[in-house]
This record gives sequence, C-alpha cells and structure tokens, in this order.
Amino acid sequence: MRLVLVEPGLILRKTVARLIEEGGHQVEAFSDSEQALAYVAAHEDVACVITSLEVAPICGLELCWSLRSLAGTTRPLAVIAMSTDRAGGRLGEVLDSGADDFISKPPEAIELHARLRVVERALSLQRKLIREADTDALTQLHSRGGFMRRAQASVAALKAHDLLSALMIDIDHFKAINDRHGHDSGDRVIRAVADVLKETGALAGRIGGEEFAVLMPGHGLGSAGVVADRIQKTCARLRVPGRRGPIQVTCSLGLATWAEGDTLETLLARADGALYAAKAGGRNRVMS
Ligand code: GH3
Ligand code: MG
Ligand code: MG
Ligand code: MG
Repeated sequence: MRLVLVEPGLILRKTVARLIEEGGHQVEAFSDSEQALAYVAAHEDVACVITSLEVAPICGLELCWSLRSLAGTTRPLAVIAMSTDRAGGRLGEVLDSGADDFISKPPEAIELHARLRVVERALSLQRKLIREADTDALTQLHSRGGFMRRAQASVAALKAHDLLSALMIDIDHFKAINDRHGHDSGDRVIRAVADVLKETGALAGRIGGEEFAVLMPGHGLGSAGVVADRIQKTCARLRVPGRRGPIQVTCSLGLATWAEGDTLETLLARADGALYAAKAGGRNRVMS
C-alpha cells in the first residue's frame, strides 16, 4: 500500500521509512505536517498515514483530526499516531482525535509490520463494503449512491466549455410486464435494459426500480442524442424471455445538456422533466 510518514527527526524518519519499505510498501516521508496533509489530499491512493504527534506547523492531534475529516465516509484511510510511550498519558485523546492506532517511538520492526497488516485487513473490508454499496446487485450497474458520487466527481472536474449530457431512462408500462409475466421476468427485463446501457460505455446507474441515469462527459446535445436514440431503438428490439412468451420492452428517455449555472441536481432534474414529457408524448421516445 501507499503510505505517508510524518516525522520531524531526520534519523527516525529515515529509519521508519526504511522499515515501511521492508514491509513491501511505498512511502512518501515528510517533516512538515502541512505539506503531508496537502499531499494526502492530492493523492487518493494514499491509504495510510503514520504521523508523529510531535509535528509542526499543524500539531499531531489536529493532523489526525484533519485526516479523519478529509477521509469522510467514502475514502478508506488509516491513521497511525506515533509518539513517546503511551503518548505521555494522552493516548485516549489521540485515538479520539481520529487516529486508528498508536505505536511507540521508535517502532520495532515486527510490531510496525504487524500493525500495517491490521490496517490492510481493515482497509480491504472497508473497500469491499464501499464497492458493494456502490453496485446495484440486480444489474451490476452503479447503485444510486455510486452513480451520484461518480457523477458529482465528474461535474467537479468540469472546466469552462466542457460538454456534459445526462439521460434519464424509465421502462414503459413496467407494472404491466410484472403483472403479466411475474417479478422474475420483470427482473430479467431490467437486466436486459441495463446491458444495453453498459454497451454505451458511459457512466450508468440504476437509480430506482426500473429507472436509470446515464452521464456522458464530452457529449453535447447532438452526440448525446445519437446515443439516446440508439438506446431507445436497441431496447425496442429486445425480446426478453418471459413466463408467458417473449417480452417486448420499450423505454422513455429524457435528455439534458450542461448549461452555465447548472449543478448535477439541476441537470438531472431537467433530464427528468424531459423524461416526463417523453411519457406524456406517448412513450418509447427520446425528448430533450
Ligand atoms: P410508466 O410507463 O408510466 O413508467 O409505467 P410503469 O408501469 O413503468 O410505472 P411505474 O414506474 O409506476 O412502475 C414501476 C414498477 O416497477 C412498480 C414496481 O412494482 C416495479 N419494480 C420496482 N422495482 C422492481 C424490481 O427490482 N423488480 C421488478 N420485477 N419490479 C420492480
Ligand atoms: Mg413511472
Ligand atoms: Mg416505468
Ligand atoms: Mg418508474
């Protein structure tokens, strides 16, 4: 894993960095806690920070707290505080400030390596939980949360004049499909539509029962419209095996493109409005 080490003492910094590398990890070492924090913020792949509590200009406790709030609930990041024995009686305070673990200075190789293995176990479980929460179990598309998180990141990375379009898709008369063919067949229809969306290569999520969202960076109204038409026509050609014969599927699609002043929410709301118009206009069509 990739680590950051924060330790002001040159000799200890080099010693601990070498120990970390001997454990099979990569480490970036800092004496300045502010620089270390900026580095962790800019490098998503840093999974663990080992910090001395005797650091400046940000003090050790505040650094632990800043790292914890930087990680939030979506970034697996472990923090190990390092100090004199039992942190001079402040061990409880250290852990409460956001550190996951504590190690005495100077760390012993066997103990440090074992603690890093504990960190790896915890991080791998955390990553698994995030992956599962972000994935829709029925279709393997992104879940609503997974889609929204990635879409927000995509919007945050937008620069002036960048193109971005969004599609909202809803299966037509799906209740009737469930009623006629049963829930299992309905699920098969949802999966078949999801497979059509996967083929676009765009960011796609199942955001409700039989509702999907697609985000297309780099696409304006014209090229996104071509993708939307293809989705609509491909879905209309599907014949999904149902309990009472092949099921013909149609979808309604609403398309919206990024305009100045938009947020992800306003963009999706416009696409949703267009979807509503597609339903009202007779279904099995794209509206923008
Ligand atoms: P419209 O053309 O207006 O969209 O009509 P509709 O029948 O599709 O309307 P609506 O969106 O109200 O119906 C969605 C139905 O989808 C209701 C719900 O029972 C069903 N549904 C929701 N989630 C699932 C699921 O995971 N599997 C199956 N089989 N059905 C689901
Ligand atoms: Mg509906
Ligand atoms: Mg529907
Ligand atoms: Mg619906």
